[in-house]
Amino acid sequence: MQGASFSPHDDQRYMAAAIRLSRRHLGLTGTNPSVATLLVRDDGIGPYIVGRGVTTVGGRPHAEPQALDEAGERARGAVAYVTLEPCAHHGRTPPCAEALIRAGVARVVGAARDPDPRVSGRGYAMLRAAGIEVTEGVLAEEAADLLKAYLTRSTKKRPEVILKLALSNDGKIGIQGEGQVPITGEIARRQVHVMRAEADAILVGIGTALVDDPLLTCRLPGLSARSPARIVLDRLLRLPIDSQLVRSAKEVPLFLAAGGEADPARRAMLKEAGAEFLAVEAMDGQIALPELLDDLAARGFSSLLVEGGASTAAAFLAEGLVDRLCLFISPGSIGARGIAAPVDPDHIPSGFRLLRQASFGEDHYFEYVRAD
Ligand code: AOF
Ligand code: ZN
Repeated sequence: MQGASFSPHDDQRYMAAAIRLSRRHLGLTGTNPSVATLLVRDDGIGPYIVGRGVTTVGGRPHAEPQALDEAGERARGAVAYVTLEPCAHHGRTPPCAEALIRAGVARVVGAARDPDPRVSGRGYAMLRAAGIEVTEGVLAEEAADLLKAYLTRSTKKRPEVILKLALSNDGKIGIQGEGQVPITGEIARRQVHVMRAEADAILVGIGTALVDDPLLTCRLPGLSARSPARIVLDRLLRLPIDSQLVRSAKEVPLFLAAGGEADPARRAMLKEAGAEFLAVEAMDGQIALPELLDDLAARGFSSLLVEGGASTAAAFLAEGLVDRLCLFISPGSIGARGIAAPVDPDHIPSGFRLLRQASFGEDHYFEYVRAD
C-alpha cells in the first residue's frame, strides 16, 4: 500500500510543512481553527505533494476538501497530513473524515486531537472504521502551539491571553510621563505587527491609551486588513473622542471595557463615534478580567494580545490569566527614570517554560508558555 512506504522522518517533514501552512490564516478563521492539510504521494520516485489546503478565511470550507479538490484523482492512495483531527460532524459542510474516505486516501497522519465534543476522537475512529491507517500525534505539540487559541477557547471557554512586553536591558518598559518611548528596533516592531495580525483582539489599559494615543492596527504592507479588534480597559470612559483609537473606530472595531460608574453621556458619545462596549463591571476600582474574557469568548474571540501598560500587564499576570508571555529585550538601558516592567526576565513567574527564543535585529526575543 502506498502509505506504507513513508518513513517516520517523511511523516515529520510533511507534518512540519502542514503546520507552517496552517499559520497562513491565523486570526482570520473566526471561531474555527486555522488548520492545514497536505496530500502526498509516492509513485516510486519519492514523496511529492499533490494537494494542499488551509481553513478558509471566515472558517469554511475546511482545509481537507480544498486539498482534495487540488489533488483530484491523485488523492487516491495518497497520505493525508492534517494538523487537526478531521471533523466527524455534519456542520455547514459534510464531515472531512468522510471526504477523505470517499477520495480513497491510503493513510492519514494527524497531529492534534480536536476537543470539539462533536469530533473528539470520532474523526480518527471514522477513518479507522473505513480501513484507513491512522497515525496520530505526529508533531502534536508543534501543531497545538498554532492551535492554542482554538484549544484554549474550547477547553477554558476564554481566549488565549498573550502578553507582549518590550523591555530595555535594565528591565524598563518606558519613561514616567513620556509618551511612546522607542525601546526595541524596527525589526522587532514589525514582528509585533505580525503578532497583531495573528491575534483576534488586542488590549491596552487606559493609561497607555492616554499617554501613547496608539492606533493598535497592523501596519505591515499588505496586511492592514488583518488588524484585530482593539480593546481598551477604560473603567471611567476617559478615552478622548479625538484619540486615534476612536477616530478609527468605524474602520477597525473598538471595544471599551467600562464600569457602571462611567458617565452615560460619554458612553453615548463614544457609541455614536463607533465604539462598542463589553459586558463587564468594575470591582474595587478594577475591571473584572475573567468576566471580560468570558464576554470576548462569547463574541467569538479566541486570542487576545495584551500590549500593556505595566499595571494592565501586572493585573493579567496576578490573576494567572496569561497563557503566553512574549518578551522583546533591547540592548539599551533606560535608567532610574524608567518604569519597571511587571516581569523580571531573570525571574520568570513559576509555571512558565521557555518555548522559543530568537533575535530580531539587535533585540532578543523570549517566548514562554504556561505549562498547563
Ligand atoms: C476540520 N478541518 O479545516 C477545520 C476544522 O462550524 P463548522 O461545521 O465549520 O465546524 C467547526 C468545527 O470544525 C471546529 O469547532 C473544529 O472542531 C473543526 N475545525 N475541522 O476537519 C478544518 N477548521
Ligand atoms: Zn472538517
